[in-house]
Amino acid sequence: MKMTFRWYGEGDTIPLAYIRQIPGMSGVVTAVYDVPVGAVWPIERILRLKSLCDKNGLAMEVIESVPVHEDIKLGKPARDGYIEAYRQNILNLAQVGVRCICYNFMPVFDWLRTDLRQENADGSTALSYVHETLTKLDPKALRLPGWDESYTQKELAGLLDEYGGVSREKLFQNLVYFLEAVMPVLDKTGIDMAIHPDDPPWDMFGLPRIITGGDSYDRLFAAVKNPHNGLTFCTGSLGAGRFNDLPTLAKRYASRIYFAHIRQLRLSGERDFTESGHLTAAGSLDIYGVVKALVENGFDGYVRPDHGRNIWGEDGKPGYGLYDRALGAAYLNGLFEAIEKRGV
Ligand code: DNO
Repeated sequence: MKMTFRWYGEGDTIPLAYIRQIPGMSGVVTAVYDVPVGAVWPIERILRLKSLCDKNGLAMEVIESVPVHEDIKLGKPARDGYIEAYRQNILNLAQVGVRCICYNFMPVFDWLRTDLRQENADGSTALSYVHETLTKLDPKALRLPGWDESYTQKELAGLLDEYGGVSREKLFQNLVYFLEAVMPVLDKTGIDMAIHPDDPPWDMFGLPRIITGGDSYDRLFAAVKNPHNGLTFCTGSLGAGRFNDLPTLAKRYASRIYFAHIRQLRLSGERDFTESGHLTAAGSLDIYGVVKALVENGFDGYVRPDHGRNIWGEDGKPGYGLYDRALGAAYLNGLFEAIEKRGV
């Protein structure tokens, strides 16, 4: 296992000099953030990130994300040009030692929450989701402070209309088309692609979501058998679906999990949840069971603590402050060490 930390590049308020001080931190997970989706990342920008990581003794082996252009997800004629750019990005990233690329195939929106600063009894704040509140929002006017906003209001409205004709089946076929097209470049470079599950794992505003649990994975691996077609196992995204048994999934897919995002949720209603500290005891997900299943089934990939709470007065980017994620990393390091050494 290699413990990593998400770092939002030079715009991040958390310096690499702090990240390197977290015990057991091997590297960061980052991306070039200010290039439009679908474009080739200038090589000098990649090299700049790499040299900053080198200077701080941190590896840069995982990219999260190289985003997939909507035309690829929609299956529009322009997709081939965007796929070519994606292939070029893979080739360029391979040159600086990248081993794994995290991406998602969610239409229009990435992760969705209804509150980014829900206050907990202990005074910390965390992201939360109430399904009924979400269904009342107007997707065309969606604006959440601090949330990953990829589109202007106008683009958003146009895109939502375009998805009107795209079924889950069509979206899945478009994913397969994309993956088939990038596999040769992955074979050549040895890079693994790791798809992030949909967060939360159900359709949103009538938009199809297709990476939601075990059935999706079986289908995905049956369609694209190449081992470079792999997973980002995100406990929080999958775990929001009560239908997902995380230790069982971790066990079943361990050999295809190249990257694990580990975080905790407190489930409330059928589809409602609040994010919490990483400990198993802090929420509804069996974090210990997941780590145990990963270790016992030969997982040897990258791990990162995922969304933390805002604690100790920190006013961090929602989900991405320093303190609680550092605590999460320390806890996860302890779990991995204990489980790994048990067999020694
Ligand atoms: C949220 C993240 C996601 C993730 C992308 C991967 O905090 O886990 O935004 O980076 O879905 O493509």
